[in-house]
Amino acid sequence: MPHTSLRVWIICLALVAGALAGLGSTPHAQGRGIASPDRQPSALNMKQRLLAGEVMPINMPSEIRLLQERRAASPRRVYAPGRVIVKLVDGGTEESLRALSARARGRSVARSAYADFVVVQLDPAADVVQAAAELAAAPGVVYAEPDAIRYPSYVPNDPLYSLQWNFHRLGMERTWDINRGADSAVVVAVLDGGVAYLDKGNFREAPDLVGTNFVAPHDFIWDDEEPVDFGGHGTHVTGTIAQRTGNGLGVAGIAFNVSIMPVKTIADEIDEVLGAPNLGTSSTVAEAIHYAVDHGANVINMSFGGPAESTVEHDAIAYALSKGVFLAAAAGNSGDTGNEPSFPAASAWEFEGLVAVAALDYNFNRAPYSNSNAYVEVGAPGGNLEVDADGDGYPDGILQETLDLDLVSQGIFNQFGYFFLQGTSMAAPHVSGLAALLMKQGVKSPKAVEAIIEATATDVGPAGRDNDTGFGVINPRAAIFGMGLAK
Ligand SMILES: [Ca+2]
Ligand SMILES: [Ca+2]
Ligand SMILES: [Ca+2]
Repeated sequence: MPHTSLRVWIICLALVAGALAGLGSTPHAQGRGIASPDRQPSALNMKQRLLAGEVMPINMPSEIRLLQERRAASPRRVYAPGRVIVKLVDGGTEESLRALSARARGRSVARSAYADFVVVQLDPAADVVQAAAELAAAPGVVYAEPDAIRYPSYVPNDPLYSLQWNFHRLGMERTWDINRGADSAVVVAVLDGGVAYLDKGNFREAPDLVGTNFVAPHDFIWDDEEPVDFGGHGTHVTGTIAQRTGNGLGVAGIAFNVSIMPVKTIADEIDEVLGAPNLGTSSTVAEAIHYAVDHGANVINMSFGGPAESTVEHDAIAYALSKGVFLAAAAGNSGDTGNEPSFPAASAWEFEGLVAVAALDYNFNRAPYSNSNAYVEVGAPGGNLEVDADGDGYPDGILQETLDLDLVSQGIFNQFGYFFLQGTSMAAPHVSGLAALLMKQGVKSPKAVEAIIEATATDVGPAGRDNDTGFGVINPRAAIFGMGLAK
């Protein structure tokens, strides 16, 4: 079994917002690290060279090489470089701190604002074990020790499921009693920045997606059939829908037995830096919708958006609905920054079968960033990294497995971790997953799927429909209970 990083990382909204900004936005070409890759004359583009294993991170610029060397030399550091913790008898008067610094030849000595110790910062190359021993022997020192790095522990079935408050709050266990994650005849197209579904060259399938059935992959950014993920957004979104569940690894997904159609539709900054021929735009969205419909998708997830309305996109949505395909769209992440409408979600009120999804926090209130508009139809958990309302010690993001987000900007696309993200991007796949369960129950019409999801939503906030949460928070068990063929 491949070894997977089980660190739990926290990142801010910026990444999600950055991915969302790809649609119709100006290219952000200052992607760090891979701006000037080793480009030899080649008939292959950078992505193909990466897929072929022709270009490895070691061939990339110096900071990527440096990172690789560090990782190879020091897979897991025990102590923070140059840092020694000291507790002083007097708590650290100015005089004792000066004496301490002189003795240690420290670059700085800083008192903790939260607890009774000081941190001595030495040269990063210093032997911190030896330095701590020397400082411990000094007058007025209670103890001194190197500053040890802590990594979250991991106890192995879906052991991190306990951190998926979103699924607990939605009653997914009682839902899975009725419908165990749909089946592979239901196809959910993930129109996003790609999915880590393929083992090839510099890319690897996400360990907690191994066993998921992938169909008809396509990449509209690079114009090929291998929509691998360079950014981590699409893999995280896919995880909420179809993370392998009950496999003893990592986390769970809502509709974990569906087939996923990875369709790369939006561009990450890295795609642009590597020379991708297309940005994610309304034209790629329209193409992707048509492609998904024509290749057997039942549900389309769209965790992206942009402020400009698009006719080509609008027409593609109408086409999908005419072919019996349901769509979910992220309502937008500008709720606290101007609340500008985000398309295609902003068209959802026009279409029965396209649902605009707002992001809710643990208490089912609108997350601060989530758009509040007349087009919002339902809410689903999207997380709020500013709070820890469930008290589990982690900010309340949505946890799924994805690419190691610290490494993707260094050109490394085959390392994975479990990341808390927030955004309406994270909320929409809850609705896509629920739609897939309803399809499995025999509810085939996208119009009926939307009607059921809205009619069974739990009203939250002001009574009745409101702009923050639409008809309320989705209620998966109520939605599928008594519906269709399956018990
Ligand atoms: Ca799992
Ligand atoms: Ca609608
Ligand atoms: Ca929490």
